[in-house]
Order: sequence, then structure tokens, then C-alpha cells
Amino acid sequence: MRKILIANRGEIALRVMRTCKDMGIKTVAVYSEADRNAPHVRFADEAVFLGPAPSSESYLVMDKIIQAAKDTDSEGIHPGYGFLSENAIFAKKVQEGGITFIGPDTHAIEVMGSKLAAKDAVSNYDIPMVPGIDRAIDDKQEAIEIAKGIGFPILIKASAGGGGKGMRVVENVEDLPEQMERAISEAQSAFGDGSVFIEKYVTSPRHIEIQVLADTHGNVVHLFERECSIQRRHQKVVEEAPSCILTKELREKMGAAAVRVAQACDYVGAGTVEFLLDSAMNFYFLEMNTRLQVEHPVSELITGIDLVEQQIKVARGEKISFEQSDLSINGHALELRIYAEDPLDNFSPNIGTLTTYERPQGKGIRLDDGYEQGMDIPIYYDPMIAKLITYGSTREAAIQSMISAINDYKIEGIKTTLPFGKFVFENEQFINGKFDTHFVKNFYSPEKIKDQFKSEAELAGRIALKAFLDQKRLLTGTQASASPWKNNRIKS
Ligand code: MV4
Repeated sequence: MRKILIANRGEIALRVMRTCKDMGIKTVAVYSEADRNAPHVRFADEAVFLGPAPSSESYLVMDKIIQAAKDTDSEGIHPGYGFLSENAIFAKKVQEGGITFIGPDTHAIEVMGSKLAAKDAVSNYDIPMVPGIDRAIDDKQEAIEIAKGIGFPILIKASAGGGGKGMRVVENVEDLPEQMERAISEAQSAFGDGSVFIEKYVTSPRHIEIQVLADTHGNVVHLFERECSIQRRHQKVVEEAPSCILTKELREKMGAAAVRVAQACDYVGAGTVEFLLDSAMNFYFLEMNTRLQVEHPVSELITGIDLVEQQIKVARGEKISFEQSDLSINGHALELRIYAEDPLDNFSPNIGTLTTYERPQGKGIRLDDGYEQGMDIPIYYDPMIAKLITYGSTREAAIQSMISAINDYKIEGIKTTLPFGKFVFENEQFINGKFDTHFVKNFYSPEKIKDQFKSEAELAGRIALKAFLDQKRLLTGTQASASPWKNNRIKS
């Protein structure tokens, strides 16, 4: 493969291109009207214009992207995450166009795109699943009988679901009919598929996912776990590897189960198997994501493996050059997603111009970003502008690096989740590893970071005052007066 088209934008387009360049592979960017001057366009060897800013007219237009690949003689298409990355029709069209889709084949994408089909596919592979039913249900009386059998609380889920849409917790039998009706209509309007099913509701789970890698020769390995329990409204904000809760034995069990899930759908490439871990340390298969994930860097840092390089090698038909026993966890990695959102205002989107943008630097700091100072954040796409990733020999060291990196990261012009990140990494529950998927709801409130801003402002004030007093002492050779502000105006 001499040339790859990257069907994406922002940080992930750049991240994929970096590995292509390291491998001596030429890169082709695609871009919309809003991204004419974006870094991913300048970084690529060539760039093809797609169309107007809305993704429905640019990054989601399959035929334009495939034509761009043909016009530039690209031999592969890397979809990144989001956009067309888990679109089986796109993967098929790419292959039919004689271009290599850097990802799994259509079958795996289709099976894992449906929760019910996924449950069915893994049913003979000894994969632990949450107690529940494995087929769509629309009869309310039948649902009541099933729910009674499982025991409340139960969870209604949409088979085509994602991002928590079509999901309803039901506490008692009286609420079931109405909640079921709502779940079905929500699933129908969001996914065009009203199939729902019922599971036991795991009340305080941790979200643990396993990175897998499979080649076309039947080899499958896992690259251990990532913990992604710190999320809000189904949007992950902090991820880490390894999880501080897993034992060696549980890690091996979950890893082996994830490998079997990959085998169950003839998986090829890099994928992620999601599990819930309950408070008694039982794990249950949730779903498989058939793409490179946002949080893949933390796995790269603890294993020393470049996942994009592996994706490309597997797509070229190469065998994975290592075995499970060659892999081990080294150190600890953390990731904070920097969203253009205001954590003081219910994480509402906060777009604008990056008037100041200064990157933190130093040992153990990796910043995967896609913007530069002076750029506007477009409203059309995902509000994630960067991923701040730190690595240390221990979790404590990685946390310390993260806090100093957050302090050194200067973003002005838009509000971001940086202060929220600082709250998390300084939080006692987080530091002690005592958290689950309800962390944000249970421990965060805007007041917590308002205090942070206030104490920082007070500290800044004290430092300024001390500097002022020291200088005055030097200049006058006397003790400063108790109230220096009276006679001195501070120039702005
Ligand atoms: C669950 C669950 C509890 N019990 N299933 C949320 C999105 C979808 N991928 C699966 N999700 C959940 N499924 C049962 N039987 C709790 C969640 C859940 C969750 C899972 C992972 C990470 C964050 C979450 C936040 C809320 C709910």
C-alpha cells in the first residue's frame, strides 16, 4: 500500500497520517468547506475537496470519498472513528471499488452493529452476558412476565441503539408498559428500527473494554483493557489503561472472552469489546465497536504498540508479528478528552475562536489535537478538539503529569472541559479508584470547579501581592505598608 486516503478530519486524521508517514506511505486528506485551512489538509501529501461544511454533504458522502480515492490512486481508505467508520455499506462499496477498507469486513460490522445479532453471534462462545432476553419484544404482557422473571430493576434497550438512546431503566412493573412504548418509539425515530429487548439493570457498573487485534490468518490477540467509567450522558471524558480494579486473573479472563467475541464474528483489524463490571466483579459482554476508538492511545502507551500501524499491516494481509505471550503492560496511561463545552453550564457546546492555544509539553505527555491558535471551532462536527494523554511508571505519576499538563495547557476564546479534568484528577474517589459510571452524577457539580477557579484566582492574587511587596521592599528598602493598594494603581 503506497497511498492511503483518510476519510476523516481533526485529530484522528492527523494521527493516522503520522503513522502513514512513519511507514513511508503517502497520505490523501479530504475536507469540507469549513476545513479548507485545517491542519489535516496541510499535513497530507494531497487533499481533495468534498463539499459544503455539513457532514451530510462532505464527510458522509460515500461516493465522493471513493471517487477521491480513485482519482488519487489511493490503495486504501482509513475511516478513523465516527463518520463512515462503522458503516457496512461504505466498507462494501470501498472493497467493490477495488480499494482496501482499513477495518473489518462487512459481516463483522453488520453483526456488531445490532446488539441482538451480536448476542446471537457470541451465544456459543462462552461469553458472560447480563441476564435477559436475546430477541426483540413488543408485547407488553410478555414483557411483564419476562421482567418479573429477571427481577426489577430492568433495562429496556434498543437493538440498534448507541449513546444510550432508546434505553430506559424500569424500577417496577407498573411503569413497564409506558416505558416500553417510549423506548420503542425513541428507537424507531432515532434508528429506524424499533426493536427493543430487556436486561437486568446492573446498578453501579464500571465500563471496561478490551482492545483486540486480529489478522486475516486467524490470529487474534488482546492488548489488555481500558477503563472508561468517567463519562457524562454516555460521552466518555476520562479513560485509562490499565484499570486499577482488575486483578491479573480477571484481566486474563476478560481478555480471553474478548478474543472469543472477535472470533465469533471473524473479526479482522483493531476492535474493542465492551464489558460491564458489576460491584461483585462479575463481567458481562455489552457490545463490540468495529473501529479504532478515540481512546486507543492509552493502550498504545502501555503496550508500546502503534495500533494504526497494526491496522495497516493487517489490511495489507500481513500476519501479526507477535503473540499474546509477547505482550505485557508497562506503566499507566490516562486520557482527558478536551471538548469545546462549558463544564459550568451543563457541558453546553461552546464554539468560537481559539484566541490563545498553547500546548503543554514534557516527558510522558502526548497531545493528539487538530486545531491551532487563531482557528475557529466549526459548529458542524464533534466538539472534541483534543486528547491530552499522559504516561507514567505508576498511576500516581500519570495523574501528577496530567495535572501539570492541564495547568500548562492554555486555551482561551472558548470554554473547555480542561477544568473538569482537573477536578477529576484531584478527586479523592478517582485517586483511590473508587468510582463507577455514576461518578460525574455523584461527585461533580459546577460549584466544585467554581471553587477551583476561585482558589486559583486567590492564589494568583496572593502571588501578585507578594511580588509587589517584594519589589517595593527592594525599591524603598523598607517594609511595605499594610495596605499597598491605597496609593498604587495597578497598570493593566
Ligand atoms: C447497561 C447498564 C446497566 N445494565 N446494561 C449504556 C450505553 C450502552 N452501550 C450500554 N449502556 C449500559 N448498559 C445493563 N444491563 C448501564 C449502561 C450504562 C453505561 C455503560 C457504560 C458506560 C457508561 C454508562 C452510563 C450509563 C449506563
